[in-house]
Amino acid sequence: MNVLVVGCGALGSLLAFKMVRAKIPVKVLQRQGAQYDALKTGGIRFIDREGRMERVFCEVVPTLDGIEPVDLALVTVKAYQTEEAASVLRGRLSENGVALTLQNGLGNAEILEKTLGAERVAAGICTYGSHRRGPGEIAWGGEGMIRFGPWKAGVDLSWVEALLKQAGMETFLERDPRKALWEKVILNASVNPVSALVRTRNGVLLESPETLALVFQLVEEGVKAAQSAGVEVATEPMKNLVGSVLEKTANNKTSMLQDVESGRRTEIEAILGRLLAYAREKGKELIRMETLYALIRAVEKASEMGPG
Ligand code: KPL
Repeated sequence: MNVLVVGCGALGSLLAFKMVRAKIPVKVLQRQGAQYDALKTGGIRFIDREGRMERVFCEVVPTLDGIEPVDLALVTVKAYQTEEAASVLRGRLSENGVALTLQNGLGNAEILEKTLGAERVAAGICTYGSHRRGPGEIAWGGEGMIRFGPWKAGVDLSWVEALLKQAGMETFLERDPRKALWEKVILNASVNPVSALVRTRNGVLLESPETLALVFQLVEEGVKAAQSAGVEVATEPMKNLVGSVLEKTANNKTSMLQDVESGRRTEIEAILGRLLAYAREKGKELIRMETLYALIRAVEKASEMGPG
């Protein structure tokens, strides 16, 4: 089995690191630039929870030209880069190969499906915390798990489950991943924009009653968005899930905070944008999500315009 990690940001680096350590043949597809250079020369450097650094090396490629068919492609690029990832993977999967999206937001599996076909797509969520310290370096941000399943019902992905477990990740294979994707997007919609605006680590959101109340109100709005899409998500278990992820990833910076800090575009469209669209279609107003959406868009605009 050979694995390709598509996009080596915080999550992609963590997955590649764990796979290399478990001696699973893995390549990383990374566009040329500072991250590519750092991975090529210095490998993936992982700072564990005690602050110790461990380094692994794997093959880093800027394109898929000349590489053997891929059995498992782990798609971890930003949600707004999924179309590009899908076209790069076109014709590159092995006969029973699968592209597994573990990205944030809704709509990624649908984009992959259009190019690769539903039977070649799997979707899932990953709640392991990891943040980038700089090119080639990530830091532990908290324990988590992976829940995933086939996009087309009935496709056997037990071999993918076995690989992820071999890499040491707590993994749950589900018959249909859609509910898990909804739970994750509600989690991200409730936590990521708040953390990015307050500019704080996940654990701090638990400590102030005001921010925690806001996070839980956002969960309630997220559940309403899910209902608008015909998906049943129960509010109380969802709040418990958010509370426990915040606890486990207390030391982590959300991906949206990392994006804002680096002046990058965020995944606000694939997260809040999608939830708001579902709610609007049913005439529901999600006032807090509207507000946070506008604020994050303003942060993006300000960062495009530069200082002053
Ligand atoms: O998915 C995450 C993210 O930051 O995008 C969590 C699980 C909230 C970890 O920070």
